[in-house]
Amino acid sequence: MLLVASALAGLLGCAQKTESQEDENEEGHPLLGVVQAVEVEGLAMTVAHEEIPDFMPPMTMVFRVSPGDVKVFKKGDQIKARMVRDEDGGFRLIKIWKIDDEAAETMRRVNKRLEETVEDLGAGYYLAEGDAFPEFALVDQFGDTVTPTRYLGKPFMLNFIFTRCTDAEMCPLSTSKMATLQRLAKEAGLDDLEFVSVTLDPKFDTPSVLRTYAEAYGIDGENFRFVTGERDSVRQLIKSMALTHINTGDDIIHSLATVLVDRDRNIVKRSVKKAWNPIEFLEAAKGL
Ligand SMILES: [Cu+2]
Repeated sequence: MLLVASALAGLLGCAQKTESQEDENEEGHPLLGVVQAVEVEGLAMTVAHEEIPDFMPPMTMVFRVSPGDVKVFKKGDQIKARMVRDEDGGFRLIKIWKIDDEAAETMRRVNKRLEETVEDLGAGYYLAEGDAFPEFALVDQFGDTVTPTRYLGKPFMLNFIFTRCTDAEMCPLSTSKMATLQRLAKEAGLDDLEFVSVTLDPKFDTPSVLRTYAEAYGIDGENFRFVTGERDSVRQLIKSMALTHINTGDDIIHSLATVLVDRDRNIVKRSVKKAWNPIEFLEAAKGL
């Protein structure tokens, strides 16, 4: 565990406040419902929704959705979303999340431990090489819950990105390098090396947004999961790496961290540089 500038703890505190204020004036109406049908070609979803207070009684409606959403959601899924109007008056669902009580309970349990680990670490400290990487449970680009079991006894690469990042040198480059590393690892026969990218923007990066992003980079999702979830849980992981993370509303000012974790969950290699080298990580992974 190493100490970083204590000013960072203060910054994280600020970001937290801004985000909860944002929630109140979020776009559209909150919607709860059950998916009745998904039109993959038509990019639409039929949803039986509950009453939307002061706006609409319970009813079954067809909503426009994104190309990622028609892949992630299926008939019978319970969802929460925001309902907005398109310019032509059509109804659209955005920020769709699956409601799964059992998965939510698992995530609460695992991420409670994550929170305790990060609290024990103390403000201004971060997990360094040799430290154990904490267990976490989040949702991936397929809408599935990723639990610690998935990485049991397996080495993994983990970094942080967000899909709206416009700084070519930051997230876009990092994702390209992770994709390269995934390909090189496969060629090198490192069959059980897993890849995880944690979003810095869980509010915007829903499972389907992450799915579309991963596909745009030609990433094979089999052993490469982009994860999102409750903002508090994601924030704990960000804190464990002492990343700069300032949400300005339109953008996120952030730093990077890339780690390689071994089969015993210990961090064996860590870089906080933009110019982290995938070949160096590949070589380190070969020794695990
Ligand atoms: Cu970025």
